[in-house]
Amino acid sequence: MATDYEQLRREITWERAERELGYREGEPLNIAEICVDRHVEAGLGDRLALVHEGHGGEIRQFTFRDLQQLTNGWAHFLRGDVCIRPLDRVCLFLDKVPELYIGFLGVLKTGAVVEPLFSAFGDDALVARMADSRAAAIITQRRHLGKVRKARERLPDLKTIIVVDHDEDGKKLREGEADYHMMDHREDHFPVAATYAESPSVLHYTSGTTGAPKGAMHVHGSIVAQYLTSKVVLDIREHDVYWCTADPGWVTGTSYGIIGPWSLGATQVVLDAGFSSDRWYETIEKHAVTVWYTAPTAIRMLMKDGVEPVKRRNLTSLRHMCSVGEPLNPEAVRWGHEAFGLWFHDTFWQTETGSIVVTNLPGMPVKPGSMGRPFPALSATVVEPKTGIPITDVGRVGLIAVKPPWPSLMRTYWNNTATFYGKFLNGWYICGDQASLDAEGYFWFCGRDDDVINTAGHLVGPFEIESALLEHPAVAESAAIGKPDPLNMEVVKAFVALRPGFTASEDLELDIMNFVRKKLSPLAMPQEIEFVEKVPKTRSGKILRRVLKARELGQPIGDVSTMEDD
Ligand code: 6R9
Repeated sequence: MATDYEQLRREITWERAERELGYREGEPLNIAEICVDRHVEAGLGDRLALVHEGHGGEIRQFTFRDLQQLTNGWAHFLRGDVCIRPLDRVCLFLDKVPELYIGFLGVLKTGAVVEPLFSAFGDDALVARMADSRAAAIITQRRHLGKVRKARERLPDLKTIIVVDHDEDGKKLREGEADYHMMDHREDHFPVAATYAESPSVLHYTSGTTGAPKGAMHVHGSIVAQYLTSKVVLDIREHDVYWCTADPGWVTGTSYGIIGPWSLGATQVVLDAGFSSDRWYETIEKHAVTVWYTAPTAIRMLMKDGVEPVKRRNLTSLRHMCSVGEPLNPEAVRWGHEAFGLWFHDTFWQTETGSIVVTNLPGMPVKPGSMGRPFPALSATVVEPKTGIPITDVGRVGLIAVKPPWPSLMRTYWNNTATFYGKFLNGWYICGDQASLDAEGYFWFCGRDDDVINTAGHLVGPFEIESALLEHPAVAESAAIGKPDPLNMEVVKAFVALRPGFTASEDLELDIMNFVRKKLSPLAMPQEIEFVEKVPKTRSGKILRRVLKARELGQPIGDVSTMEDD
């Protein structure tokens, strides 16, 4: 049944979401209380909340009551033993194990701020984020302990490292390190901290063009937006089995891999295993997944194996499919329809927006290649880059802009208010992406407006890579750009000028690549290094990444009047 978009804009409001959540302005509001305790109080304690499948296929299940007791035990430990106070930052540095999900919610119960970190980050990437936030504690597994210990030497504010798995390798813990086997501690009650809609909740770091990554600070009230978009866009209903393939180290894995779906009381599937198309189809079939949220890179990898592996499985449980993170190619949408008989619905948003802002809504015609229209409860458009005035011409490219406020917009960049205010122009929040609108108001994505690299749906800042490169003894100058790639959308390409005494070679290239992978992450590792005499810069010393990018793409280099002389 076709839905009238204009009618949805009248019906779907944040106020309605607040009513449905039983929230009244000025009353306490806590994400974990809504996602867990509320369901148990409503008599749904026995409902499955989490179905977790590990590498080897072992399955662990948790009801909402399990989540309640385990988050209570964890919150007691944090408050009583670790002396975590409201507003302290507590980092999660865990694989996609159940402790990550319980850990996230338990931290929120104490009133502290939870800071998720991707478990493949190297020690430099960890230090950059934890030093900026001055985190008080980090929770991790033994397999990551070496990295965390190394980072700790540079983190004077870090008081406690909490290790959540059993000691199998005989590694002894040191002073300032605590053992906490989450699964062994349950409590029926915990006095949840009196947090409010504007109380800080989640601190998510995102990559920027210059300087350290920026910490987007979110508040407990963001749940209003994550709840409503999960319901209206992802179409999640009470009895759904929902699978979000994102890791909670990234915002999709928290907004829509924890908060949104559990605010609706849905069952979530988590697969903690590497990618394989057959394993993914098996997951959908085995757990009878009904709603699936994934990313274009994954869809392109599935496409490579064709429709035949899909047809071998019984995937009739699937009702709705969505995508996020990078542009969704029209071929991927058409292929999805051929393979699953359903459309992939594109969703556009950012760490900073906290929830989906532009999307193809369920039940409405999908235009393959378009991101869809603004989420009905908010206003989004494209604006002139200099003035922030909305563009009315069909097809003319401008910057994607969203009208503030809305419940999940970041409240600031931690330690970086000036950059936060720089994101607003003429009363609009500016996303930093370019798009155009068609005659029906559908958004067509063009590209990013800055140098941030989008590799497989993950943003990587050129500055962080360049800084890591410079620490290699052979590197004198460096620049990093995103190079178009058919599978990952972009991969990192680095340009390096060597110090005297070093000669370019394949071995050196490999050595530099690995150096970056260890310091930052596999995502940030350059897939290609070009050795150059010097890196193009402006007279004031700024790296001209756009010049390198244009050369790479064989495009006109543009205005180079500020470029340093050769
Ligand atoms: C949720 C998330 C945000 C950036 C964003 C844009 C790109 C996200 C997209 C998309 C085209 C889509 N992006 N969704 N580009 N079509 N549907 O990914 O957050 O990691 O902060 O990245 O990702 O460039 O500005 P985040």
